[in-house]
Order: sequence, then structure tokens, then C-alpha cells
Amino acid sequence: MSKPILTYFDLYGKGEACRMALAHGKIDFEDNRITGAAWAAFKVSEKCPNGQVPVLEIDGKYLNQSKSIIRFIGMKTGAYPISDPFACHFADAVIDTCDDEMNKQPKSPEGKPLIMMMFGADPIPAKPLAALVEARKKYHAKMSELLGEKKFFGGDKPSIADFWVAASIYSFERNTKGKEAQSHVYAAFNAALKEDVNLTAWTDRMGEGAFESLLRSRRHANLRSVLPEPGAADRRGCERA
Ligand SMILES: N[C@@H](CCC(=O)N[C@@H](CS)C(=O)NCC(=O)O)C(=O)O
Repeated sequence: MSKPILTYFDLYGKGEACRMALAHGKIDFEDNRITGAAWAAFKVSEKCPNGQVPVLEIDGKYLNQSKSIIRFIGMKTGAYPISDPFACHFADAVIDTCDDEMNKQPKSPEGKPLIMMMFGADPIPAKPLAALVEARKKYHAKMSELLGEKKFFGGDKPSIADFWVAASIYSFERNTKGKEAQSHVYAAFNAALKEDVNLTAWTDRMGEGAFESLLRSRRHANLRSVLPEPGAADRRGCERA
């Protein structure tokens, strides 16, 4: 297998779960964080099948779509065990449930998800923040219910569902290097997570072992400097900071 290259922006967003799956699977990969002219060229090249990232380049092929990529990684590493269709179904169902919960996110009167205010320069005001926290609590409760008494969503070891959920939690509740103007949002989400003892314990478990170095190497994602044009990623649904 050639050394895979994961191309994404210098954000957590839709690329982070794939990074986590690769790191946890101990796959030596190039974390290609693209911006500016390099991104403009990549977007229109044959390397970018749908003009969007993430893209995983491996063995001369260019794989797009974050969920399809993470399944591919999981098939290679065992985190998506194709010999166990029930386990694969459960992992997929958790990921689909994440989508359902994200689709229920509060929106502005214009129909824009309030979470997109994370991309703005102004701190999110109290009222939309309260709505976001409420939605996040429902997400926590749903994930906690699906996790049940298992150590991981994948049972004894993490599956791609664990990486999917961890990418979100470590982008918000446990993001220690997030955008300063929104630090009160990270803090409020973190406080909400603490109310869920089960999911908090899982979050702690996910932060141990193979993930430690990945999490330690994380740096502040400067949203505005990485976007190809002001608000572009915002419009395209990069819902995670
Ligand atoms: N369904 C795709 C969506 C990918 C997507 O929305 N990518 C955004 C970044 S999060 C993007 O490439 N935006 C820039 C653009 O479309 O020009 C996936 O899950 O991979």
C-alpha cells in the first residue's frame, strides 16, 4: 500500500474522523492541509472527484466522501469489520444518527444552522448559544443511549463510529485550541457534556492510548485563513470548527 495522503482544510470538520481513524489504525499518512492557490488547483483536478474535500489518495486512487473514506479506512484497519455485518450496521447506524441529530440543529429565521455562527468574528450571543446547548444535550443523550454500557461504540475496541463521534466531541466539547472569540461556546458545550457521565467516561477513554499523540499535536484552526474565499466552507456545510 502506498503512503496515503489525506487532503482537507486546516480544520477539524469533515476530515477529522478520517484523521482519527488513520491515526488509531497506526497508518502512516500524510496529513495534507490545503489552502489558497493549492486548494483552487486541487479542486478542479482529477484528484478531487466531486470538487470537495476530504479526499484520500491511496494506491493511485482518489477517494472522496468522508463517510465512504472512513469505511474504507475501517475495512483496512479492522475498525469496520466487514466479516461482522451486524457490527458494520451498528457503526453505520451511529453515524447516520449523528446526521439526524445534526439535521435537527437550531436554525436562524433565514434557515441557516446557528452553529455556522462559529465561523463569524463575533462571539455567539446568549440566546442562540442556549439553543445550541439544548441541541447538543440531545445529541449527547442520543449518543449515550447508543453507547449503552459498552466500552466503545465498537464494543471492546473503537469502530469507525467511535472516531465519528469523537471527531465531533473533540472539535467542540474537548477542543482546547478552538477559536478564541467562541471560547464561551466550547465551555458551555463542555459543561453540558459533563452532565452525561456515561458519554464523559467514553470521551475520556477515547482520549487515551493511540489518540493521545494525535490530540496533543492539534493546533489552533484559524478558520478565516484557511478558507478558499470568505464563507465558502461555511456555505458548504463544514459544521465543525
Ligand atoms: N458529503 C461530502 C461533503 C464534503 C464537503 O462539504 N466538503 C467541504 C469542506 S467541509 C468542501 O470541500 N468545501 C469547499 C467547496 O465545496 O468548494 C463529505 O462528507 O465528504
